[in-house]
Amino acid sequence: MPIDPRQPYDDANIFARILRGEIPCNKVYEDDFALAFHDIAPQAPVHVLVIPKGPYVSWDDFSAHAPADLIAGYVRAVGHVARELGLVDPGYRLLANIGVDGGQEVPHLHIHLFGGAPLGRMIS
Ligand code: IU
Repeated sequence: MPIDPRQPYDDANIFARILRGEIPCNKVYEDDFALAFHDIAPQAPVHVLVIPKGPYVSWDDFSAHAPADLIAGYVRAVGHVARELGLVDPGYRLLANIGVDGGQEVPHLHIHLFGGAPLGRMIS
């Protein structure tokens, strides 16, 4: 069920619980700003989620309210993960679903990183 993007941050959401170590994940990368892990239901040969270490519901919330050092660190982490996974050449796709029309289901900002095969012109 897509989320209402205006909802307050829910500390009990699944990605908050993963960040707190209450639920395991298949970790790819972690630093002070971000955690990256394999999506539980991959839609491409490589499908990784990168989440910021902070209580942000969506890209809208994050881009408006996160401190600049977290925004910079998170953006750098996404690029770092793609490089570490060897995806820069031949390329990859980033996607963030936001709110109801975006089809966002987990109310903690996550960027999907897809790669490992030609992805065509799909938008999801
Ligand atoms: P969305 O952008 O909110 O629609 O995507 C949520 C993603 O989180 C989706 O691809 C799920 O497969 C993924 N996911 C996960 O990796 N681990 C989980 O425990 C849950 C969802 I719940």
